Amino acid sequence: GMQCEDDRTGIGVETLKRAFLDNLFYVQGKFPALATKHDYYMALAYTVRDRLLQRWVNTAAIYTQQGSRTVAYLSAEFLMGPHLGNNLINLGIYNQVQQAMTELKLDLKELLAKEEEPGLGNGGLGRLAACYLDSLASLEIPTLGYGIRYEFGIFDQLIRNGWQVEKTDKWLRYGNPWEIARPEWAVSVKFGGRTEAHKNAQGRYRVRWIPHKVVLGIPYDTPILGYKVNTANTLRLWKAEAPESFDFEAFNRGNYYGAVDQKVTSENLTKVLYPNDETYEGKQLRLEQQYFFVSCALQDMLRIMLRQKLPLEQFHEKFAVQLNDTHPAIAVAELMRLLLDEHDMDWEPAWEITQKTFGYTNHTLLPEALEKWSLKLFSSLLPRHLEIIYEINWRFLEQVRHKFGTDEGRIGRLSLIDENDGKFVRMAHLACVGSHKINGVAALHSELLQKTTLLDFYEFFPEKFTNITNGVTPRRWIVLSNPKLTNLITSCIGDNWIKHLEDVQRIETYAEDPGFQQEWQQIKRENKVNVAEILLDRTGVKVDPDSLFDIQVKRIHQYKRQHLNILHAITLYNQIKQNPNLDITPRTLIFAGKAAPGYYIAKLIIKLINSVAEVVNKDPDIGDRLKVVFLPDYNVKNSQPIYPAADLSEQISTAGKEASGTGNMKFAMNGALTIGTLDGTNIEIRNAVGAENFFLFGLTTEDVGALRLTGYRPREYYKENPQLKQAIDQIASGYFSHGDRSLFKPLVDLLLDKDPFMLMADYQPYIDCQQQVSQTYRDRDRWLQMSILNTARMGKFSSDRAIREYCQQIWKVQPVPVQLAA
Ligand code: 26R
Repeated sequence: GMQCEDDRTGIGVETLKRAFLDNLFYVQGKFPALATKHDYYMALAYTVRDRLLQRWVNTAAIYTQQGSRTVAYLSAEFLMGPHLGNNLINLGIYNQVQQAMTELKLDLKELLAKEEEPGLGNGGLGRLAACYLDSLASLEIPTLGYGIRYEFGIFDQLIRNGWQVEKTDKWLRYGNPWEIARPEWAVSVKFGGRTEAHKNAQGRYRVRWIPHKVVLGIPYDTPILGYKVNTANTLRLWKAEAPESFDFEAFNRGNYYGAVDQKVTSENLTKVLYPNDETYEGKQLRLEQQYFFVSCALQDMLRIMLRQKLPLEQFHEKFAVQLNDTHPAIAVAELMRLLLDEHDMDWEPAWEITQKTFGYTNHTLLPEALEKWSLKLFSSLLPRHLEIIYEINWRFLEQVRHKFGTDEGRIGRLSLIDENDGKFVRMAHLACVGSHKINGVAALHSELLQKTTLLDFYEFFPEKFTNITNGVTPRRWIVLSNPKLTNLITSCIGDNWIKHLEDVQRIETYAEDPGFQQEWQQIKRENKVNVAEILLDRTGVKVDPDSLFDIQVKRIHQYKRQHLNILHAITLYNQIKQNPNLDITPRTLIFAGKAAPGYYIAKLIIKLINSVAEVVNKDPDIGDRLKVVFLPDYNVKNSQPIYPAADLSEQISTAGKEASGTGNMKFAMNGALTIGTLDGTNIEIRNAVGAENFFLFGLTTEDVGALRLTGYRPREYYKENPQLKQAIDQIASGYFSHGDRSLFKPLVDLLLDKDPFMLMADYQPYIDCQQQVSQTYRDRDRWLQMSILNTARMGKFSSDRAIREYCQQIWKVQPVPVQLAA
């Protein structure tokens, strides 16, 4: 019979076409003959947004009605990636939309490519937050993600003459169809000034904060739809504005520029994401950003409680607040301030509520990444919070004395104030004391936290500590990125695995089936051809899709050891040069990743990769046996085709340094084999896929510690290993730098004299292991079987599993299913 679908909610092909053309007309103000590709992208985005809004409004209504317990995920970074493709997958309308576009003579792929991704994060931590929002919505958990609406996200990377050049990321230039501003929920945030005492109605002492300036926080909401459910949660990002757009007094005095000054300074607060990853800088603006979004978030939660007429004593029952590293740790002091000063609560109940509210996730052990703020800066910006922190510290250290007696060494190590070399507030200590649960992000990482970085805290409150191994969402990282593999898996076992990744294990029975292997290989090859085209387009380098695709994509950092990988490239090059007829397994080495703009050695590593590539790729003796390529501007969008095209995943950090890694999971899920150290989640991936399906090499964390203690002499390895010596000597002699001996000298000196990440010690084991990889790749059936088993056994590494663990162990929160109103 006739059925008429609503243009804003229907998902039939005809309805989608009609809605799309309607949005092109009424939102973009265009008709097809004048429309650009970008107009078409926007029309499609609004068509999808209408369908999201239906679910979003229903979700909000149900959460409000039921007063649901809610997770608040506080993160300075959310690296969401493009929304359109993901929303099509989660709505379950990818195929219908593709057909609708085809019938309108448009190519969905081209429209998807038009989206500017919101690059509001640096790397692992920001992308983890995005995967967790996807899983929280898919598991129907009421959630608010709180963060900063940076006007400029992570810079765009250009490569000029082999060097990284940074370009500002103007992601909002053409408008953002996925967000809705909510100025009606703006809040005020105070900075600086002084405090004074006064008495409340009961005659008790209270503190008033008289700030030096006030900034307005405006929330911008983005709906986060779960996979094939009606739950659409909210990502609420805050933009800073001046309280009034003009200082009218100054304006009336004829000082127009002075009047806009204040506006400009306030809006600077959320202008730009700090592009540092794992290296802390004590910059005032960064502390301002952190306090700004945390205060906005907590005030927003209090508003929600008051609207739902919940007493503030129930704050921890209404909200489970997670601190994504220490970036939002000031929340501990801010919630105390709000409860004490603004809501007249007494210290003891306020402190109990605060501790029950927060959980703290640590994401790194690197000492240079631990945040501490000088008392000078802290007291000038947040005078009231410093008073509160002193009080928390005083009470905490009393408890320490009670448990351990006067052990001044221990007290100094536990104190929230670092007094060793100048005075600082230690944010990790504030987070530990103010939270009821503290977790690391992989089994090894959590163990090392307890044994090293947070040992004293572990001894004081062991019951707070737990591990939750990271995961990634199979929706973006398999279904959206690798549609061909998705179809093959689904044709064998149905599509339940997309929600329950443990189920993908069922493809194991096909691991040795020649027909299945054949299709598996064919899909990998097509994905490699796709990346070969991208590489040709972006770098001009032609690569052989039949060569082994050996890929390392991640932030450039010494501990991740991209330079160890390049030493292998040079070694292969030298082997071919010495024996031009050498029958080696042809390889394509692909690198991508950004370096922090101020991280000199990381930028030099990028230059080295490009310099080696230049020599290797144009050498006729080498031919198709070896290619080295650096793909510029690694981000979520550019990464999506990469994982499905990998044969080999490089996870080669110095043992004990990579907290978890998440790229390692994305590769293995897509059938890449891993060459890796016993670091982070590599250990758990190896346990899951089987040692025989993983290429392990290198020092263990224990070895690293022992070698340091006995005196590490990197130059000895160089002297005693002719292959290693040749590679290093070539770098030093200008072989890859047109004779320039000074260019790479800082890197070479660092490796031979200090080698803080022990490349010299791990070099030969790495080369030997790579030789094993090359041998194995020649046994096609064996490789395919290993590849299939890797995908089949990655169930544990879905972010759904991780989020279930957070819900049970930390948040104590239940699903709230959403039905669409008829
Ligand atoms: C303070 C500051 C400059 C800063 C330090 C550290 C800024 C950003 C970071 C990033 C850190 C916290 C990070 O991204 N860590 C990564 O977290 C991932 C998700 O848990 C892990 O997979 C990865 O191993 C870890 O490096």
